[in-house]
Amino acid sequence: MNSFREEVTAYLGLGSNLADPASQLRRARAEIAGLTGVSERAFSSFYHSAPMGPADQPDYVNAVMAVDVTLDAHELLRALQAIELMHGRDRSGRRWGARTLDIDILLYGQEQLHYEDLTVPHPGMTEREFVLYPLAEIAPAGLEIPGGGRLDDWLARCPKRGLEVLSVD
Ligand code: A4P
Ligand code: MG
Repeated sequence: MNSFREEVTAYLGLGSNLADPASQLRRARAEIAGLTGVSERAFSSFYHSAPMGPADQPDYVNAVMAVDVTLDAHELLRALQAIELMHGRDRSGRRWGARTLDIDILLYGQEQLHYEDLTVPHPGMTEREFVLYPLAEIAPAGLEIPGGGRLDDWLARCPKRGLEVLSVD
């Protein structure tokens, strides 16, 4: 890691619909904040959301976390995938199927990245209510999605599909 790298603000989307989702997210938050080169800037409410993809799976709990990082985007991805694995994440299931913990890099500063294993901004984020509403809760007013317009404009067009703030301790 280059210790002289500038700090970048990244936004992470967290989701779970297995094995006590709220506690999966609570643990993940602490684990992410504890990573070397990562510090927590903000964390949204927990949201209860209907599954996108196969309907025969439990509802999700979703949240968005803002972090200041000195890791590059791939270092961050690898660290987050290691956390997913610690939560027993099994990648063998069907696409968009149930999962104990999914952490997506939604935004990495103002960068647009197109690698085989990493696309940022996260594809589809602008159509997902379980990303846009929690993101808007913690993002600065007028946030631009790099290459993709303003967050507020996407939000205004995005139905809530039953999305609700979850009251958890
Ligand atoms: N990858 C590429 N770009 C990124 C990025 N920006 N952040 C690659 C994280 N990973 C990224 O991911 C597959 C591969 O994407 C990784 O190996 C990484 O190199 P994965 O987590 O193994 O698989 P996945 O999450 O099942 O696939 P996918 O297509 O990314 O699914 P999504 O988009 O994450 O959607 N419904 C509700 N209500 N709430 C949810 O959170 N989540 C999903 C999964 C489906 N339905 C949902 C929710
Ligand atoms: Mg994912």
